[in-house]
Amino acid sequence: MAITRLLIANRGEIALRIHRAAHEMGIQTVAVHSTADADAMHVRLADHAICIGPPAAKDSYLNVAAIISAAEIAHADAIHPGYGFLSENAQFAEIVEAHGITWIGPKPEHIRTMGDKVEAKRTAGKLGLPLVPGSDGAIDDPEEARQIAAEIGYPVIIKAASGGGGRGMKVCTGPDELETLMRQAGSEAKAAFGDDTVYLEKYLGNPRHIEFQIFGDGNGNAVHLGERDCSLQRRHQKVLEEAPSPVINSAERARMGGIVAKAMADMHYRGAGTIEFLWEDGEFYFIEMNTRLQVEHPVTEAITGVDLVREQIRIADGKPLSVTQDEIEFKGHAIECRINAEDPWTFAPSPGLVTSYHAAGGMHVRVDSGLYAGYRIPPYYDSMIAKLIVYGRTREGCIMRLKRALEEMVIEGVKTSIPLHCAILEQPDFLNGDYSIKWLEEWLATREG
Ligand code: MV4
Repeated sequence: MAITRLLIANRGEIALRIHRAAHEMGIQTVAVHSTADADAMHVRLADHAICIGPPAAKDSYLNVAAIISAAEIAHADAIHPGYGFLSENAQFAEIVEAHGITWIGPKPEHIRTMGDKVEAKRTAGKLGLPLVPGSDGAIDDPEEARQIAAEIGYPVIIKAASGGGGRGMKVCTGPDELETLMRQAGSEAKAAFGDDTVYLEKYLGNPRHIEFQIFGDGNGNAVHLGERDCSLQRRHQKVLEEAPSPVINSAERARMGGIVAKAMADMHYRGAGTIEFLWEDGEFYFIEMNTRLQVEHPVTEAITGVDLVREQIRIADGKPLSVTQDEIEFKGHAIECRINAEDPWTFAPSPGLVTSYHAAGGMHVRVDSGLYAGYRIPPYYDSMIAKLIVYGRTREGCIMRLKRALEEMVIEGVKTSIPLHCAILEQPDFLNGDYSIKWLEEWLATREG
């Protein structure tokens, strides 16, 4: 074991984040990049850089053969997939391991199980996590669906087993539309994921999205690092995340966190994971599990002091968890603003040349970004170009500091979502912590009209 050279199978701010953690551990890094990313910050900083293909992700960041070849050529002994791209591809994880390379991620079988939402729900239920009432597994008979829907009550939601990220979902308000919507959901899922399996759930009308961060050592030990509230989103894209959730107190955190950690210990989960819940009227309902590091992990780092990427690398290297549950303390409040290169109100992408750049700074202000003045944001990838993470002793203090930090940020040459964040921070509902997953889209609609 003992990782000495880590290949970063990703790009952008997360590639830089992984490089930083590795170098702080004395581990060399190998950047693999597309031709469009030759001038990326993490490519300059990495010890070795290998171009693996043209801009299109399918030819570069999703090109398994090219990435494995690069690992062999550079003598990398570990691969970190970041988020997105190949991070939740169980087959890629298996191929990495088959080449004798350390996979910095969960066991492939667990990636596969959680990738199938029906299997994930069944597993979560067996492990004692509270579920949204619904069909017990996949459903294809409309008559059976009508029976289940009648029992749980309308509205119900039809979801694709291979879905996630909200794709292929249909809300159904009564028995007359059920069969048609099931067919639609099935054929949309077939087109998008090659699998028409669907399942049924009670539709929650106004929930919050609250997720728990967990870590397992793969041998039956696991801890939770509290929750993040990710309810502020538009079209299934998170905009701003915070920890702790404004609606969860420490007793509830300890109770639910305990249930989640016990479940992960029992399944012998390895590495970082996120258990997603919908939360409504004081109750948690499991919806999905993400078997990867998440974009919003820094807010958890800010309130716990645990370096999540370092922890991932340690666990992959066969080391025990660096903290016990008793040692994990939740202190203060953190908020992350995702800064995208896009129009703040139309959300139209705005790639191009960054003519000037200055990152906010000062106490408790963190900017995760590979930006620099003169960098050209390529048009081929996700529009997120920076994350601003701010910590404060209280939520109010955190928000005041976040406003100050947003004022300091300078990104010129492209449009960014900074004005959107500034506007959100003026809204009474946000200041009161009074928002659900619908709030942002509803507020944006009223602003226009
Ligand atoms: C739901 C729901 C309401 N009721 N399930 C969307 C993405 C996928 N991860 C699950 N999603 C939802 N599932 C039931 N039974 C509402 C959503 C949902 C949502 C969830 C989390 C964050 C943002 C969302 C936006 C719209 C719908």
